[in-house]
Amino acid sequence: MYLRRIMRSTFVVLVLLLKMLRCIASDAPWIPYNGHCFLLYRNEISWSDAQLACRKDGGDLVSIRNVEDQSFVISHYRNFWIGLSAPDQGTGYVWSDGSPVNFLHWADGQPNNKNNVESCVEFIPSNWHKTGSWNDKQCEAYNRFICQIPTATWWQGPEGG
Ligand SMILES: [Ca+2]
Repeated sequence: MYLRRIMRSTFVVLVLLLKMLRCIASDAPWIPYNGHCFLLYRNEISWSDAQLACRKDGGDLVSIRNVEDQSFVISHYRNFWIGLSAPDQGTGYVWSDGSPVNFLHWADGQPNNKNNVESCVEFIPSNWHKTGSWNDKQCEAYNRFICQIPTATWWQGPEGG
């Protein structure tokens, strides 16, 4: 029993290590930036399916926490889901990974909650001084999406963070 528990813990650690290594493996499309690995998925699915896909990868939908994150994701030049949503209109917007919401980059006139059905947020690669902007959209709409996985501190090195 004890041995089995050790083997299971070792397996979990190995899987986690592999997930982190995937970010820095040269043949993997994950991009390390600012303490996270990022991956753009080109298939178009609903917001909650995108969240599920990212969590299956051990990460979450991308959080845009500051202007550096915003200028990083602009390079992907297509609309995509980000991790921001308002699951409860009373509470307002929250990031899927629990990051505090203290940076916002809405497009002009957004969020407008059109027809009272828009509570998920997409990134639009235009407007707002060419750094892209955000729009609230119906969660069931289809979009590409970006996942992020936090990288381990040992990988960040002296220049990370
Ligand atoms: Ca809108």
